[in-house]
Amino acid sequence: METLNRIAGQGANGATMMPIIQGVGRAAIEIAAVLRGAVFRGVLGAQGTENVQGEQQQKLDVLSDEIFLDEMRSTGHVCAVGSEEQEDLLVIDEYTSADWLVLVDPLDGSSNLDICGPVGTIFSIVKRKTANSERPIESDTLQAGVDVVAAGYVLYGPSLMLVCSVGEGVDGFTYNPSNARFELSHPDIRIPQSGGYYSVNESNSAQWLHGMADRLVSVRHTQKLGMRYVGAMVADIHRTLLKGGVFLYPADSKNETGKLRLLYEAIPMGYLLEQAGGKAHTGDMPVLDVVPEALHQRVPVYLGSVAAVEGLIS
Ligand code: P6P
Repeated sequence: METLNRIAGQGANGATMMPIIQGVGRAAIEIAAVLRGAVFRGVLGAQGTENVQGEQQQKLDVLSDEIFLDEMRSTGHVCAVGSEEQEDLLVIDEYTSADWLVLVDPLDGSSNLDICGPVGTIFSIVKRKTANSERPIESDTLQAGVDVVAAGYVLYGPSLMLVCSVGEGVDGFTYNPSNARFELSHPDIRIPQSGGYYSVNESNSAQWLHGMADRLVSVRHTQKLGMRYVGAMVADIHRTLLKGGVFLYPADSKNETGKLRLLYEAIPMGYLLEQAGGKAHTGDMPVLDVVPEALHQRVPVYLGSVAAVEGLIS
């Protein structure tokens, strides 16, 4: 079975991206082990602190963030990390001259932890804009999705999966405990262009803007979509990628710029969807065209099969 080494042979950036994605794989294995034993180690539940988003941090949010940063440091190729759990850019002092920055939501959907639901890690990799002789700065991360070099997610579910792209299509790798490594299980994933599910927190529909509720009723009937919603973006996107349909988090009167974060949720997931033949849109423009202005900026998202997304945004 092919391993993550497959990435090295993919396009102009595969060989350079592979060691960083292998670092993501190591972090995933460590985080998965922590999640499995969490209830016995008393690390479920709230940390008692808020993150920059004003959200209650789970103890495992903080632990996962630390594990991920350590593994990025150990690659020797990452100069800084922008994390959902950290207000400012985290510069890796030992490697300030390295070429790459990683954006990460270390434990996405952590509200699912207490109910033993799926959670994930979402990441993207960009090349620094500042000179290697300088110290990396936040503006190094503020790059549109069209300039992202690699992106992916880890899904902590019944299986441990790493799904990623370096711009040459999307591959899914599943952790094989017998060999203690990720092995290729879903080569060249292509999103189905019809059928599947719509995936949204419909309890917000009365607050959606721009007549989105009516448009969704029409699209789900004409395109015969079922409905599934896990409440963890990685699980909802993974199902959308494999089964087709659309995941959406519209702007609403509470969150007029949407809830999901551009740099470490919308852009990496939009990059993967487009690499798999799907479409990623904010309702105003393609997700990958949005030029970020701040590390924790939010956007509305419509991610999925071309027909389903276009049915909602046009
Ligand atoms: P809601 C998890 O908090 C998250 O950031 C995504 O993983 C998920 O898609 C979304 O928020 C869920 O939000 O408002 O439905 O709980």
